[in-house]
Amino acid sequence: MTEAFKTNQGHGGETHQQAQGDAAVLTTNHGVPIFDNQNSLKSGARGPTLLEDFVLREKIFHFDHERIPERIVHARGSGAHGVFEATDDISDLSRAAVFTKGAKTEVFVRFSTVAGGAGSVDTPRDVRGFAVKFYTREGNWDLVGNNIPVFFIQDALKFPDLVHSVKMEADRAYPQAGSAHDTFWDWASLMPETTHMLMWAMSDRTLPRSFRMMEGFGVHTFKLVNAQGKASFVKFHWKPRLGLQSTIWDEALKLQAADNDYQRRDLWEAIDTGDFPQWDLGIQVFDEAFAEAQPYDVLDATKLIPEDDVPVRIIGTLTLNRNPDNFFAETEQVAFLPSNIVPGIDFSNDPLLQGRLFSYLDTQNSRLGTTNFHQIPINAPRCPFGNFQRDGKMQTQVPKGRANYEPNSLAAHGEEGGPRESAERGFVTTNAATGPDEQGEKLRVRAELFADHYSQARLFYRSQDAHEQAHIASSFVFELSKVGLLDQVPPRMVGNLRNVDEELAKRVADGLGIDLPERNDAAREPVDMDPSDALSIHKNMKATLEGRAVGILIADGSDAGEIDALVAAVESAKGKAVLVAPKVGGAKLSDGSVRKADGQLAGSPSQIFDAVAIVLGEEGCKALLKEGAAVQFVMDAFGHLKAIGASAAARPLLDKAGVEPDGGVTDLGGFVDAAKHRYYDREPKVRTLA
Ligand code: HDE
Repeated sequence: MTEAFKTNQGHGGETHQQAQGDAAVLTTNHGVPIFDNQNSLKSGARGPTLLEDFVLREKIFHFDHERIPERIVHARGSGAHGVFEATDDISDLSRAAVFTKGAKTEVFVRFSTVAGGAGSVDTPRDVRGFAVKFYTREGNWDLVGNNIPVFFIQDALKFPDLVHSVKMEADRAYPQAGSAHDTFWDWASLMPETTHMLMWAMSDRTLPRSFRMMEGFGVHTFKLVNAQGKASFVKFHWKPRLGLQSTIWDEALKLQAADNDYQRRDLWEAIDTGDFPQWDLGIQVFDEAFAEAQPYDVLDATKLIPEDDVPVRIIGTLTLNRNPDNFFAETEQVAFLPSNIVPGIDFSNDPLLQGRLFSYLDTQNSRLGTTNFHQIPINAPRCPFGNFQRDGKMQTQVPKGRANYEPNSLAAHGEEGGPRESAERGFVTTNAATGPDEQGEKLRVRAELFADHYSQARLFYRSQDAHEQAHIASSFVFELSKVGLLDQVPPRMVGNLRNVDEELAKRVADGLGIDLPERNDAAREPVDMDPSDALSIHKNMKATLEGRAVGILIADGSDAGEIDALVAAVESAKGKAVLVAPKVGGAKLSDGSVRKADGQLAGSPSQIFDAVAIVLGEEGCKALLKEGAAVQFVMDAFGHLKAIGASAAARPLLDKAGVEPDGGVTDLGGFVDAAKHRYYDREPKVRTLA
């Protein structure tokens, strides 16, 4: 066999050397240079492959083990590197180095969905994880939060039940990544403590437009501890600089078909183009006297603290400025641990948090296969660290000497004695007496106020505007309509909702076509709380094109001047202009020039844009009237409450798509301002909501 014959395999005629350029020499994992990476070692050209082929065996062996168990929850995620800068002096509250005004701390952040597997879609109705690892100079602090400030359950003991019920059903292994099925609603309707979280889950909070446009919350009450050891209670908030923005349900459903990676791609591309996402870190600080005066328990993770009662104070900024170099090494192997805490911050007795302190450490061992997972670069502290823990699978450190125990007197003999505890620098657990953390008998009970399951669910519902309330009612109808156990589950759920709001319960019962059931007994009668604007998405959106994408539909005959003016206007408003044409190669414009498209019409439906403009001449419009994808493009933009700008000649396409005039339907001149909003008032024209 000639040399050329061997090396040409698999390169379409290009030689191996040409394809490789000046690359480094390929070796085995043990450093042996490899002569041929195309052909296994055989006994004769057509004979059996030899066991002796260590190159083949090593390559296949390693490949066979490339996958590790995915996270039991939050399996699908996207990560990014960044920096946190402390912008306010809170040394009176916390001694943590990460909060020293002006300090910059490297971070790694991972956003995730909860229920779906690692390969599932990005846009199901689901809670989003918002986990931040701060590599502080006093060790790693992990703030492992969600995009919703409360949780489904109050006690860690219920977590396996929650997760089993929401994940795909045990026998049939579906549905993937969704709560709209029997077992979830069966369980949730039997657990009134879930009601507040269900209100959030059924709102558009679970349909974020982008990770960049959602809030994050630490959920639990934590403590801040100052240099004198004085503790205060704290809740952590992340506020997105781009404002809040969610999609609507029909749009989210269609996004699943248009782009499984919608949010992953959005994050990657924003960072890649230097459009760095930012959040402000806010704290709500309060003391024991405040905690005791509230009608809820601050240790109950199904409750929030209204921002109107304790305003959020901004103390720093998070900027994500670097994409991972390798998804597996970083985003997959990153291990977040709520138990990663630093001096100046402490846990509260929230029973959900206490359970998490165990779970995350434990799960890393089964996911990453070793107790040494902290040595993986993405998990390793960036400050010096060392102790007397030794050995274990995949040990990569090579500690010298005999000091693997403490106390020792090896130093007295001139040997290295190893590190020692530090009374000044070490983490000190705050005295439990500094909080309402009761200690005493061993009891399997919950504190009294945990029994109030409805007051804050009511607070949330009543803080929404009319459109948001309609979305919540319709989501309950949608989800419960997917439940096969129709006789028992929906009535039970609606019976719970009667404790939240009678009108909501009626709307859901009507939407399902069932009689209004009896109100379920409440373990504790709800109280009315003052509505809070901070709980509404619509009251916290920003009129801006920043971070948003505008789809501009063009075709043969479109006017070059109109296109250029529009692109310039969108870009000067900091938006992203994306040209869509029937052929990706481009459109032949009225001046004879060819304009290349960024996306082909069939693969770029309007749901991937925040607003659309239709820039057509008469000829192009006539052709597109016969294109289902073009009519659908406009129809969906209208149905998804987006601004639509159109050139005069494009009007027939708008008419065919059923577009009716409103503030969001403009000519090209008024489009950029219109595109900064969504048109929720339009919704009754396009769909009936519960
Ligand atoms: Fe988690 N959760 N969780 N969780 N969680 C995990 O840890 C768990 C809870 C959250 O991007 C797991 O490393 C228990 C609340 C995020 O890697 C696991 C309880 C909040 C992530 C686990 C909770 C979260 C996880 C799976 C109830 C919001 C993804 C893999 C006591 C404050 C982190 C892993 C990432 C992941 C357990 C409740 C957020 C199994 C037992 C409340 C963002 O350890």
